[in-house]
Amino acid sequence: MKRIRGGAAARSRADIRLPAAADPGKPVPAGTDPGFVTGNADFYRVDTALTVPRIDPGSWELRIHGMVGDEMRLSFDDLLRRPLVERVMTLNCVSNEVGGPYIGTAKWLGVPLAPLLSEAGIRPGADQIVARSAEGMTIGTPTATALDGRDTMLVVGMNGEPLPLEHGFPVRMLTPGLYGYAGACKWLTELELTTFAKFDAYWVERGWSAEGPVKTASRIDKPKPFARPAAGPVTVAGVAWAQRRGVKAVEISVDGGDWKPAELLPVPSIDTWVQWRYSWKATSGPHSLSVRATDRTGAAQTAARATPFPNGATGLHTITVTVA
Ligand SMILES: Nc1nc2c(c(=O)[nH]1)N[C@H]1C(S)=C(S)[C@@H](COP(=O)(O)O)O[C@H]1N2
Ligand SMILES: [Mo]
Repeated sequence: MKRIRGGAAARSRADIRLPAAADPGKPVPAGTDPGFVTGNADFYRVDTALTVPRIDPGSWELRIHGMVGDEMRLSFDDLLRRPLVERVMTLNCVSNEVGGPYIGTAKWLGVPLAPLLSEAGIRPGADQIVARSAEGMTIGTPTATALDGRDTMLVVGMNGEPLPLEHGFPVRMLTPGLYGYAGACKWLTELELTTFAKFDAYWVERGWSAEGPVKTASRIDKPKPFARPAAGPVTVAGVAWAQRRGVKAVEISVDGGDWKPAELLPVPSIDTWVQWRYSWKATSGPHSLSVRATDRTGAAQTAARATPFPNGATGLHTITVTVA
């Protein structure tokens, strides 16, 4: 695979005309607030790349190998000739602190991984897919998450554009329900079917959990911490997420008092965040506001504080404001 100079990579990205999705999925429903979909320029970026890999899509190749019946090699055009699906999905980073910014939602265009794997023929026992990237990252994903019906895909488009260079151009993986380090390899070049017993991916070697299911979490975006709103009705708003399970309820507690239900705005699927809002009758003085989400299995977010290491932060997002 050839690497090309920055300008040339940017030109070839601009030249790409992505086919329309054969399966466009559910659109973002009416009634969401602006910001439900994160713009590409605003989407968080987390990677170890010192310089953004610049890959020529014309010579890019994906190799699917390891514990498979038939090794496969696919060009970028081979991928684009397959039926594409489009899905709105939320991606977040395991290193996000409670209340942190490393989460975003986009409309992803890609090739479902399951049919590719069944063409390659997975050998019994291959419980891990190790994705390798152009710059040497390895990301291990449970094989089951590519086969259990979720929209695990090889992504070529983000919000109606070819994948931006920083987000993995020309092809990245995305696994709904898993943190990025466990399912979302950017600048993808290889998928190796292997086992968790045989191989530790990059972050797993550094002590992070081998499997990275997303924990239920929620965040207050409005008002901002230390804001000074006027007394009277104040809209408290934010997002909550529990990809694969979905969010059933979001509740707010003022000054550690009873949990009160927030209103949930509509979602396209269980694989996106949900926007919530709560009308607070603010009284003068300092107040704390806390948020907690409950997923559709009925499990409430734990208040117990845990650091992001080794498998994602827990604890409730709490902010302090002073009402004038
Ligand atoms: N090649 C490569 N892919 C990667 C990473 C990386 O460092 N290198 N970081 C992962 C992590 S930790 C996350 S959270 C997501 C972030 O994707 P984004 O930068 O497009 O938001 O990419 C994942 N894929
Ligand atoms: Mo991450």
